[in-house]
Amino acid sequence: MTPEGLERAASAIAGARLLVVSTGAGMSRESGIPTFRDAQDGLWARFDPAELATERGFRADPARVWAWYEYRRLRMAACAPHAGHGALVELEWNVPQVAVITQNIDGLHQRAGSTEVLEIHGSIHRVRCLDCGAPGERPDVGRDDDDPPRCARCGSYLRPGVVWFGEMLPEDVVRRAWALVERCEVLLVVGTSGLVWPAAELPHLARRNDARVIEVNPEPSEVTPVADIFLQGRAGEVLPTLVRAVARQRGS
Ligand code: BV8
Ligand code: ZN
Repeated sequence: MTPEGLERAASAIAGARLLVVSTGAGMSRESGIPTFRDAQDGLWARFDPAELATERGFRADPARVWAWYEYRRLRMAACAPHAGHGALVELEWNVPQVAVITQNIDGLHQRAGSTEVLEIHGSIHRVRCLDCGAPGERPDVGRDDDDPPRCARCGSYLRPGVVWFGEMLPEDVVRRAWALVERCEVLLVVGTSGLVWPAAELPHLARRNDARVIEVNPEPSEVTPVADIFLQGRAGEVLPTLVRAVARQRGS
């Protein structure tokens, strides 16, 4: 990350009325949650997320997919937001409106204290019925039955409240998210490879609406070609440095 890149990014954010932050799995990496690019750790190394994170995969083997999500959920619950999450909360003191649009399902932005979070791929902390869609109650851990719990209303399996590959994103969340990006002055993109659509559309949408696009990533991604400013580095290091520079520019 170059000093002039940092100052240019801080100046754009300091002058923004609406800052939208779009985050991917890299935002949670320093909290101890592996990204999709990372080789799936240990237990799940031999399975492919794109196969498990699908309705077909769930219907083919509900117990296996349920166990994969329970393993990930308990691991995420044991993790904590890092300094980068805290920096995004601090930005709310210096920018009139900060909205976080996240592809992550771990809930770390909310736990850090961000006040406007749009989960475009859902949340691992919610469950709903596979067939009637009714929101479900997750039974406490330690059930002896490997099969997923059942819907109280129709008896079908409950499934994780996430968006699987091949599924539409939640319509209301998408409408709000895309409207925010269309009217923001700055889009800050943190920790995403920019490979999964339609989330990958966001930086292009921002550019088409004359917003400045700033990317934070330790390495170039599919987003980098459309970014005005590329701050190379990890979220936990770059974001606190960026927030300090914004505060300096705002004289606070
Ligand atoms: C849909 C929830 C269709 C579940 C997830 C061919 C071409 C284009 C598109 C497609 C295609 N074939 C299929 C599609 C569509 C598909 C898609 O985009 N596939 C990709 C793989 C090609 N998309 C879908 O299926 C979407 N739905 O299209 O519906 C439709 C249309 C009409 C009618 C009906 C249906 C649904 C996509 C959502 C899937 N659900 N998650 C779960 O988590 O189990 S996606 C999941 O993977 C994440 O949510 C996230 O979105 C994605 C992983 O991407 P990233 O977050 O970017 O993470 P990644 O590991 O890739 O990168 C990490 C980055 O962090 C790296 O750049 C790394 O350098 C960086 N990093 C590392 N450390 C740090 C860091 N950055 C900062 N700090 C660090 N310390
Ligand atoms: Zn049901």
